Amino acid sequence: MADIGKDGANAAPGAIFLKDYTPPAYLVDTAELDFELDAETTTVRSRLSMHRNPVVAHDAAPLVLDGQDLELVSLTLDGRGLEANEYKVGEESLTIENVPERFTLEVETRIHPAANTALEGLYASGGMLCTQCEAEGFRRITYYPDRPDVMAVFTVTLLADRERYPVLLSNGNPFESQVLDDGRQRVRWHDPHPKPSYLFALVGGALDYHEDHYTTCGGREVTLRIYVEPRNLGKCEHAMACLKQAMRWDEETYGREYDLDVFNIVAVDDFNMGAMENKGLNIFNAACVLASPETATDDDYYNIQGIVGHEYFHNWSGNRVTCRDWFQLSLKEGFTVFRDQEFSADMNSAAVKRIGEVNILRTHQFAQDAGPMAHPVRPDSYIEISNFYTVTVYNKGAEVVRMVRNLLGAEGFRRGTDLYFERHDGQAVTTDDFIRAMEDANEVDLTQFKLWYDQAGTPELRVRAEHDPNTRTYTLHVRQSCPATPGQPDKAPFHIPLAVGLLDAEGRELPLRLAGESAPVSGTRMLEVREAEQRFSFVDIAEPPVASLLRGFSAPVKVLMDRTDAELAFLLAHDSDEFNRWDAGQQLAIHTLLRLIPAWQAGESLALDDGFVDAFGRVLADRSADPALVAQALTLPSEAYLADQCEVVDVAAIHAVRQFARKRLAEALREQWEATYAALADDGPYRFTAEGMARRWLKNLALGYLMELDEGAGDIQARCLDQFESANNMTDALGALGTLVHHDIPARERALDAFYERWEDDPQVVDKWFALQAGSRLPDTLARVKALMNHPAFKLTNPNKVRALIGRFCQGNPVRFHAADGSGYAFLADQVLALDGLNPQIAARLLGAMSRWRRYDEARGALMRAQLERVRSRPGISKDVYEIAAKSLDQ
Ligand code: B3K
Ligand code: ZN
Repeated sequence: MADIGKDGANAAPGAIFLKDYTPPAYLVDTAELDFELDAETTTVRSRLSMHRNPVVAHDAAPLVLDGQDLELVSLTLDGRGLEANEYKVGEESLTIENVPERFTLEVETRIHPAANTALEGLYASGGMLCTQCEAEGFRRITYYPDRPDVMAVFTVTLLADRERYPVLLSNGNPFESQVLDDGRQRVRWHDPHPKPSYLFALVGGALDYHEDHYTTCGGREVTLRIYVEPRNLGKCEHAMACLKQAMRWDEETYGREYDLDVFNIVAVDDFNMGAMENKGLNIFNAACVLASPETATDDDYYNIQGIVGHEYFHNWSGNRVTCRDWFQLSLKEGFTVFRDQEFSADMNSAAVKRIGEVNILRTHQFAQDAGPMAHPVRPDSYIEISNFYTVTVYNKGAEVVRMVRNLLGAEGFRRGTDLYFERHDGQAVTTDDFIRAMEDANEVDLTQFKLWYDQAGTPELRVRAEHDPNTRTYTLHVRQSCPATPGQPDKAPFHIPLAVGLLDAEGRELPLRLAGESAPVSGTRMLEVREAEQRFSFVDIAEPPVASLLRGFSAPVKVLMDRTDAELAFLLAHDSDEFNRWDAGQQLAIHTLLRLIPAWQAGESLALDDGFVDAFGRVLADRSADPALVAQALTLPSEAYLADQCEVVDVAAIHAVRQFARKRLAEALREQWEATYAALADDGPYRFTAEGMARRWLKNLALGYLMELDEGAGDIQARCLDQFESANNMTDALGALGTLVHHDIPARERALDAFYERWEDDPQVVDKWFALQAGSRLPDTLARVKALMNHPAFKLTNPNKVRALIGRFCQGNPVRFHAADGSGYAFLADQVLALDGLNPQIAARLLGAMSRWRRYDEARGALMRAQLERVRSRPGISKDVYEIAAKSLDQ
């Protein structure tokens, strides 16, 4: 909590700027760390071999190390204890004025893991001790140049009571283990790969492990282990299978081989995010690694696969080649998200994956881009770096890498990544270095393309089409623009890959030949938009075609083109691009639903367009289609995404018209829903396969629609309850319970009670139970959430519980959170203030739910603003929360 005035008033914390980057004055060659581990007080002795950085001009630059909440016990330089006047301990630093060119620094500090509720640095989770150092947690362990461009070889010695901490893990390979006479154990680890401090990790605990082995393409034998609390040993199989898939995939797809003798994963209950890629020792939020058919849903299985892959892929994109500074975060995160997306696409259905990604991007990232927290993929300033682990850095960053692939083609992209990994192995680099490798390997100029890293905001492409029967020419006029974002009023034109196809009246692909080219290309064509206004003319087009634009979502932009409902229905039925078929259906749904809003606001009765119902009915009737794609197509756009399409958000209207449409679709297609549900009902034992997942998805979607019906509701509710009670897997149990929670019927309470009773000892399942109730559309949901905060299973210090209950209500239940009386906003502010003293990162995340207060009606906007002001003015508020509150109010 630096920079905050002691008089109680908040002095605004200062920002850090990319333009101020300077290389480190001193570098670390080796770091030897000795830990005497204990939950109450841990002693850390560090021995650092350091030297001046030759690239920096040194006019007696002092040595400044980072440190936070540390008790300094002793300090020696080249073996000599330093006198009090030879160094200075600041609030967040240790400064030594005079150091030689090369020296050894020894520092002893004491820390208190059990009291660490921020879950940064070394902390206790249940009976175990573990670490989280990215981005700036290492400075809570010892004094150190805690920045990613200082890379050192670490040797770690862990000493702890053998009863309480029989397992002692750190990065790299273990090389010594010894039991001492006093009942303690000493284990030593050495990591030969130089790394920044943010990749340091240790774990101590009474853990069991699930073991497997892997032989790399180069013949290295690797022991793979997943460490868990003993009760979870039966939930590791899936993650282990995913890990092996990921190791093979990275060899085959990127030529990347694993580089240590062991690869360890540890599951931890208290964790601020999903997982962490520490070298050779990935630490996971238990919810992102543990799975069994009875306790985890298909979504859980699917996410675990992606996250295990993601953290493993960081071994090269992040660890071997790391970031120079935190402004470059997307260098590792954008690239690694792209890698995990392609991994999931290859392991399952590529189209289903792509639709899921674009849904996330459009719902969350486009919203961020259009609000006060908008920032470029490579931000140019921050107050608290933890606030920049965002959908923009991660997901838009992945889209930027995908565009490079789209522009260079798969082979050119691979040439680029090969060069990048070879050129920068063992270095801390920038996004410019990444793009330069792509340019050099392909002899292209991506100067304009790099604007994607610097300019925030979602570009808009206005497209107008024109057909000339005389010249048989079809022309697309493309005009690009990008809305202003905080600090960036004007934008230069982007370099945008625009994948297009043209369909004839029968829905067949037309061969595409641009004016001036000799031979046509069949199917999709990658156009490159670079100008503010640009024209693309296709020749030999006899009849006006239907254009399929931005196929596969080839760039993170909004395409604005006047389309009739008939055209969209045609694309939904015929486009050869599966992504665009889905997208056409979504646009059709958006048009249809938005048209209902004024009628609802005027109190008129609503009617759903027949053409829309028919188009949906045809999708449902298509027996040859992948059921997962059918389910995605028949899922109406979320309330959050619909809200983004409105000038002023009317949450109640959006909720009402969407609910109305669901009910009408349920009634009009009742027989088809019944048949679909019946055909998919009995599925045998649970297996996580793309087919099984698709069938369960569509079946549960059908059940959800059927539950909207009034006529015969009793029967359907009985069927739903039956599914809940007889399900042999969590997907089906939750599919039933997840729809029951929206209905005010006795079965709801019975089912919720039964569910809790059965699963009360499983924290991951209890989280689902909290989240279901917090997401209920019933009017008493806030009262229920408040009551659940007093439930014995709820803990404000556990991020998963906070996300399940408070996060779900504030970020996943718009109609109840945005209650007109402002009760949701007051509740959120209360929780943010309560949490800030415990875990500022989690508090700041929650507060983001009110960032876009300007988009709502005046009354709601004022209520949100008042709560943001209340939070901002609270004395002693963290930098994390301050940054979100201040930017939400001022930008
Ligand atoms: N690199 C970590 C995120 C760390 C977040 C720090 N506040 C997980 C990941 O992206 O793989
Ligand atoms: Zn990552």
